[in-house]
Amino acid sequence: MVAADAHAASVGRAAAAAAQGAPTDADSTPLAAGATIPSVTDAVLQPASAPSPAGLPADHPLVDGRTSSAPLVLAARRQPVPVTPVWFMRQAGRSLPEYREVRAGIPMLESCFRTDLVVEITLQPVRRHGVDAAIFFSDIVVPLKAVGVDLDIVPGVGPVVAEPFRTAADVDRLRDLEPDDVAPVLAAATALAGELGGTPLIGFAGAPFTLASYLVEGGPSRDHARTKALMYSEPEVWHALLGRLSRIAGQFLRQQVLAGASAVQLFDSWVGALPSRDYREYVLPHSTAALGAVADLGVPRIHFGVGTGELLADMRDAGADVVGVDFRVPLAEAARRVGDGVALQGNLDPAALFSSPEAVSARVGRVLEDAAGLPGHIFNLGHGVLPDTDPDVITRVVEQVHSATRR
Ligand code: 1CP
Repeated sequence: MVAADAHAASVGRAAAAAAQGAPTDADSTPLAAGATIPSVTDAVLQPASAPSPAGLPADHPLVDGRTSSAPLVLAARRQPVPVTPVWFMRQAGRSLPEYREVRAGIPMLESCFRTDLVVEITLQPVRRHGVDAAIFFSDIVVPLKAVGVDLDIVPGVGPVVAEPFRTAADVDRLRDLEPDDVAPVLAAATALAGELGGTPLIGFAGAPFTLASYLVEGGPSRDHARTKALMYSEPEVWHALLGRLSRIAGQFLRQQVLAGASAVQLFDSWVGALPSRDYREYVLPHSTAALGAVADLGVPRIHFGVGTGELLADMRDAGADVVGVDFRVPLAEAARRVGDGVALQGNLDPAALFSSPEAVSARVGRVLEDAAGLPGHIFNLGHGVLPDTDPDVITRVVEQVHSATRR
């Protein structure tokens, strides 16, 4: 067992003991904007090795210098970069033949809990494309599975929950995440931080709303009707559910960072289904709490959703350093909406990668033009890589972004 695992295990026991002795009312009370995960949790999660001023272990890549000058970290902090950093949501996955090969016959969720596979799959797109960050190979439902929710990732469908969550009693089925629950996952993060050298590892979690949509609907949904029904009809149950999900998401982010991730992304993929007023009332306090769980660690925090053009400023307010923009809003317009206190990530349409080489190149050029003059830009797609994408096209986009922006 490597040091970080031993530490994570001891932290897990301490957190469990502390949680038993000191219950909080965070489950039933919506957290105020700006609130963080309760301090008892923070207190027991401090790393064993000498903490840096930022609260990270001394051998963390951001502290020992391996990733502190990486273009992704600099751009997220709105500092000058030698080149615009580029990575792709869903860069690890079905677009790669080497991914399909190692995953053959192994169910998705099982692969997420196998340390060797997580390491290999996370590294594959870094080796192949030369991207500026690795996104941890996992899924937003992994921490839910880890706390005992009966769910599966069904091929061609997505996450499916055996018994949907719709009542106050259902909320009680969700317990806090402890590091021991995700030990093989955290071991992969530690191993990856070692393998990746100067390339940052991005840890991630599903945001409370998006996780709730799977739990309440029981699976993927187009209209989120049951989710909205619970939110509008039973706000107390809703806030209790999101309070618990924010603790699970925040804890999962925190553990990935302590294990070696140099940035985090909170995926609120489906929150674009809400108008701003509902976002602020029903979602913002909980996403703020999830991002707040890593605030003291000083890692860049990226906050992304699909169809969230109307919510960009709200998502910034949850505590993001970087706001992810989908392809519907040009970056210059997104910058106007969020102001200059945050960096932007995005926003090439993933479907554009199926166009002719000339058209792909023109679309990439347009994103870079839109981003010219922004204080911080991380090139990405406006949503995940589509499974049938030609991987060579992705590699060429990386080359174009780098050659066009080298300073
Ligand atoms: O068999 C397979 O290959 C399953 C496909 C797959 C993969 C490769 C799923 C099922 N999840 C993943 C990995 C994954 N999921 C990653 C790591 C890979 C990478 O990004 O390189 C990440 C970041 C996610 C996050 C995720 N899962 C999100 C948020 C990002 C997004 O795309 O908006 C969401 C919404 C999920 C749920 C999910 N898991 C899988 C699918 C097909 C879905 C979406 C289902 C739906 O439409 O609701």
